Amino acid sequence: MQQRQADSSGYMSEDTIVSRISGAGGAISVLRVSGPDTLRVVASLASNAVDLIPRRMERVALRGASGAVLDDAMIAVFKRPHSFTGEDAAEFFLHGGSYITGAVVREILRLGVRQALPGEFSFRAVRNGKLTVDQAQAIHDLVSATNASAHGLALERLSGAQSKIFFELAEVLRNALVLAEAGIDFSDQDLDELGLERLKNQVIPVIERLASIATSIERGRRIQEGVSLVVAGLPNAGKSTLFNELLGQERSIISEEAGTTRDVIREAVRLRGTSSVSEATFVVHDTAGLRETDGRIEKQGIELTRRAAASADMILFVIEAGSQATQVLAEWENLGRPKDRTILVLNKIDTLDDGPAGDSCLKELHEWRERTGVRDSVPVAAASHRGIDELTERMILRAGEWLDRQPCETILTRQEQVDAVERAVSDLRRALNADAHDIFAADLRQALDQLSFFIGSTSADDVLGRIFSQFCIGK
Ligand SMILES: Nc1nc2c(ncn2[C@@H]2O[C@H](COP(=O)(O)OP(=O)(O)O)[C@@H](O)[C@H]2O)c(=O)[nH]1
Ligand SMILES: [Mg+2]
Repeated sequence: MQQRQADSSGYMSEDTIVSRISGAGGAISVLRVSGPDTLRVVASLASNAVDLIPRRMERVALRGASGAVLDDAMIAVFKRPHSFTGEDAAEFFLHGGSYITGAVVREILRLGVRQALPGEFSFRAVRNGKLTVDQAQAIHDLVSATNASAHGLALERLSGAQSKIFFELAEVLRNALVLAEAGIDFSDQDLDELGLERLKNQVIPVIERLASIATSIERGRRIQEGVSLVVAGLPNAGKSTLFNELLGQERSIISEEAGTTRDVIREAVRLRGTSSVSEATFVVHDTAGLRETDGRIEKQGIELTRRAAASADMILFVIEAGSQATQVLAEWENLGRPKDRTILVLNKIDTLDDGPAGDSCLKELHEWRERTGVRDSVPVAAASHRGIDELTERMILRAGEWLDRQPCETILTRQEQVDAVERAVSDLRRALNADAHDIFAADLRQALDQLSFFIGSTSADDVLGRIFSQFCIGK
């Protein structure tokens, strides 16, 4: 069988493509066909399907070239531009199972359709103006969201609420562009509103706003991927025990032998609490215990711990109840005393003479807060899960500082978004240095092009249309 490959134009081609769009396994398997030949493919496979009403499910018998029935299936056809891709498209809902899916796909390929490239349906949706690039990526964020904040943010991106600010800023730029274009043609006339300095002043607040949006990626990453949390402390403090308790699984080896954990072990977990942001995703890192050592591998492990702690959003500094202060404080010093990012965890409080509820526990907590300057401290007995819920609550509360956001507050979650915003900012900064209207206009047009990532395309016609509709040139 001859399988068609994507031609050299790859994503830019306008042929008909097919791909499974549901995950493997399950009772139903969904295929999507998109492109100009779609209706021919449907007619060929489902000969009993006449007068299909678009966007309505119909039951059809799918037949191969030999006339044999492949499946008793459901189908929905979509006429352009009213489909996900903006092209003629069809979705086949087959009985699950790799044999049926494979047989129907082979049949579709035999009809001259090509296997879709990764993300090609979304690409076509963007090309046909059904989605912006940003919205296409939002679908990915939505699917990979692991917590309510990430889910809410991705939904806002998909609905366009996240890009509202970009439409507003682009509007300011387009208006300045219209005036600049007019300034090119009427530079011999002394028209006040076309003065270059005046136009530049309109651009300055746009630059400031974009630059501030670019910094939201820090929060966006924490929302989308999780708050990075490092469990650190001296050997045998109970870091691995605590790590496993947070994860709810035996992920890290626990041992009374000091120096057991030598690598940084990393695991994402969504934790629930009862505070304002009632859940948060954490990327938790278990680390090698901090101490002076001659062991080469252990030394490397400790170096990794320090690096992980340096870049962590949050640190759980685990101290064994009854520890000598000097050694603990020396390692706290070595970490660079990150007091604002740290929650102190006093572990093994079950071993205190007067028990976990006794005064010595409170006294010790107080002393460690004084010595380290850390404001948050939680007593736990990790091995028996005691205090873990309180600790989780505290962690989520702290994470809330990053995860809480106003509805529709623009937060970037991906580097591509930051790149687009930063390129726009640099185009606009260049525009501020322009010494002629046409150079200024060219820089603005480039900046608008960058913002099309969020708002779709701006064509030259668009600008021309505005010149004639908004600006009274004939005076
Ligand atoms: N009594 C008591 N022992 C604990 C507690 N948490 C951990 N341990 C013990 O302390 C030892 C070291 O624990 P581990 O988690 O491997 O410490 P790490 O070196 O900091 O990772 C093990 O024998 C644990 O069973 C606790 O809350 N109470
Ligand atoms: Mg350990």
